[in-house]
Amino acid sequence: MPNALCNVLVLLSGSGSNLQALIDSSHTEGSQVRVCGVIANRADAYGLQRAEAAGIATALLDHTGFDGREAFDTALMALIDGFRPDLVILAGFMRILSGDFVRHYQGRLLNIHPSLLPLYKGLHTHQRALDAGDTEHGCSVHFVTEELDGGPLVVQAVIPVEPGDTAQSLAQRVHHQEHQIYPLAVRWFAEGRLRLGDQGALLDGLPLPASGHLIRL
Ligand code: NHR
Ligand code: GAR
Repeated sequence: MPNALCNVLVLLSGSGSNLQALIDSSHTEGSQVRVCGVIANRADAYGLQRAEAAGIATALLDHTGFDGREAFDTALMALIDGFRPDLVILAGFMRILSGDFVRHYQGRLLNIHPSLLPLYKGLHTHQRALDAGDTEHGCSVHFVTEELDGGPLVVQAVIPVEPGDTAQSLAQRVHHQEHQIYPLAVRWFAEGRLRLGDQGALLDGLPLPASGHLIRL
């Protein structure tokens, strides 16, 4: 999409600091990113207020009102498609998505995960990195596939684990990196530089390494 706006729909469940970073980055001169809508599955998600404050359309789809994952995912797809997004991103979205959902958005669905994937898929990543005695930790942006947290990597930020770190202190430093690498990956996509090929993620037509583009602090 050279020189065209890329409409990005954000799915979230919580605070939305990654949404905020994306909104802020979309306001920089020359940005081709436009956040066209925000959908939350929880009424108390603070990300909804951030969106409203920025004049972005919001919707709430409470998963507890649905009889099973498939029914929720079907309604969610219909809601998303009403926004006609070019890209859908998970930004602290805490519901596992069905194969049908993931296939529907194949190649235009990204997630940010708070670990150096393939390490620590799933939840409680900071505590698990500490418990393992890791000297490095970080976060990853990846294309979403059916395999939970297993899709092709786009970019990773690596930070050192410091003596005395707690899950909270690590989370704080990892968050700061998330706010750098997620807008970067979205910008690449919006500029038409990033896409999902048959063998993995491509940047400027060239295969990215299995780790994605590495940023080491
Ligand atoms: N769906 C698919 N198919 N593939 C992925 O890679 C996905 C996904 C949905 C969400 C985000 C993911 C993360 O980055 C994500 C990636 C939620 C859970 C989870 O266990 C796990 C991973 C992720 C998000 N959710 C519980 C569930 O039963 C609910 C937990 C809660 O509500 O607090 O869905 O980590
Ligand atoms: C982020 O750390 C993100 O990586 C993580 O939730 C946080 C959301 O923060 N995602 C997951 O754990 C997905 N299971 P935010 O709401 O402030 O952007």
